[in-house]
Amino acid sequence: MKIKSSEMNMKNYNIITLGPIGAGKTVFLASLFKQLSTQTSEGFFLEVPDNQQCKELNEIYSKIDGKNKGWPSGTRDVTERIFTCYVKNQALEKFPVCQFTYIDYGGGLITETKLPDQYDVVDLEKKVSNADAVLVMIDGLKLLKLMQGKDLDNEAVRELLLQDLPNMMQLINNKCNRNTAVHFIISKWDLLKGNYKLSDIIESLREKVDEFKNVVHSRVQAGCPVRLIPVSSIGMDFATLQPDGSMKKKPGAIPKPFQLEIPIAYVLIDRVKSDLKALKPSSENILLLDLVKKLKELAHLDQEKSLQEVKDRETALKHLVISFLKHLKDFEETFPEANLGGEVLFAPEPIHNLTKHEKVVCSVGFTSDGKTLFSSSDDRTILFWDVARGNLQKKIVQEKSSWVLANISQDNKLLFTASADKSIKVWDANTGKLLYKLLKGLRVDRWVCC
Ligand SMILES: Nc1nc2c(ncn2[C@@H]2O[C@H](COP(=O)(O)OP(=O)(O)O)[C@@H](O)[C@H]2O)c(=O)[nH]1
Ligand SMILES: [Mg+2]
Repeated sequence: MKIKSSEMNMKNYNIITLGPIGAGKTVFLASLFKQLSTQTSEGFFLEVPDNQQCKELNEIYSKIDGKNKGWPSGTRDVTERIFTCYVKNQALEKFPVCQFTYIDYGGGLITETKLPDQYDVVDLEKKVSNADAVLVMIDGLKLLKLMQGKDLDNEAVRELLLQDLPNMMQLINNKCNRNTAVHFIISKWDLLKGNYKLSDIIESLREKVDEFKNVVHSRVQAGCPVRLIPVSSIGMDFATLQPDGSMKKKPGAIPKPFQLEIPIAYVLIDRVKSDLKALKPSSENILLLDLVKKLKELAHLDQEKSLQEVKDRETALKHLVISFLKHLKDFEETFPEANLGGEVLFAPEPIHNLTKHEKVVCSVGFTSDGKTLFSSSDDRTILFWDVARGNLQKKIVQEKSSWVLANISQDNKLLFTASADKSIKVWDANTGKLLYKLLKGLRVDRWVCC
């Protein structure tokens, strides 16, 4: 394949998608290409430099959109496609930013025990080892059956729990190092959305598939990001599930892909971050280091302004990072549970920042209705806060002590404090009046009434 000279030396990201037959890999790729190959107001787009590949992808997509009834036929070959990601500025100058090599391991290669001759398992293992990112596609239709409570008597559930996931996890476990970003993708989210919560699905997978639980655990322990990303290649209102498991397109509907760009955006940002940890600085990485350090600030930057500033490859890359971060921020806000325990890009912003204590805060608690928060501190005070508004309601002062710890009775009427002056006190939580104290040296049953 010929690659234009302007595209040489461009950072390339190898992405490999694993998934059993019918999981949705081909439809995902063709829809992703369609969605990202048309330039939007965001200023970036994908191009397939190889004309033949470009034609094939368009042909596959033409079988997805609503004009005909069928779907792309299942393929069992290994396809490797190169996408170049460009940013075009307002003067219509086009800058290549990076390249994605996307490998679709078609069919049941991973899950079939008896493979046809043309499949080379060693080659697959090598490709997985060399990948920058592995997308593990979990078939949303099989998950639907699992969430509906079907057990191992159901063929789809049996395949999911006993073949697809264990076999893919084995490959990940054996062949991916800590620098390989591994993302779990739930395909066909349109079938699950509204009926099942992502957190319940994750819980169910952890509980039912030990191999999944163990791979997630060991990668999180190693500090790798692990995420479960729901996507739909066709969107929420394009096709309906038939009793035989096929999908029937709704007449006149058009596909509205959902979150297909999220895995790709994570690939870029995660890879950049792990390259930097491995200290392989190239000039491009130094620029990226600077960008990644400022992730949080960048996500707040004005995308339109950064597009106006695009004048070379560096500013184009900055614009792409800003654009991807915006998508990832929205995603993390909508699906905070998608992060399975690894590093988060955007730590949640506090709703309120309660900052009235003058010294170290020693304890915090809530009243049983959750409406009031109380905090105790080294400054001898216990403060009560209105949770909804975040403002201070009242203050109790421990006269003679330094630090103080506080707790509240179940009926929220009594506040107990333990403090550095060796006393335990009971307060009226409503009025702040001291009711009893257990004095130094007295036995527990000898309370002094105040
Ligand atoms: N509901 C729904 N069905 C999908 C989606 N993507 C794919 N499908 C269905 O799943 C079938 C298999 O998808 P395909 O991409 O060929 O699977 P592959 O074998 O992993 O490449 C398609 O023919 C569609 O009927 C999706 O996002 N939502
Ligand atoms: Mg396929």
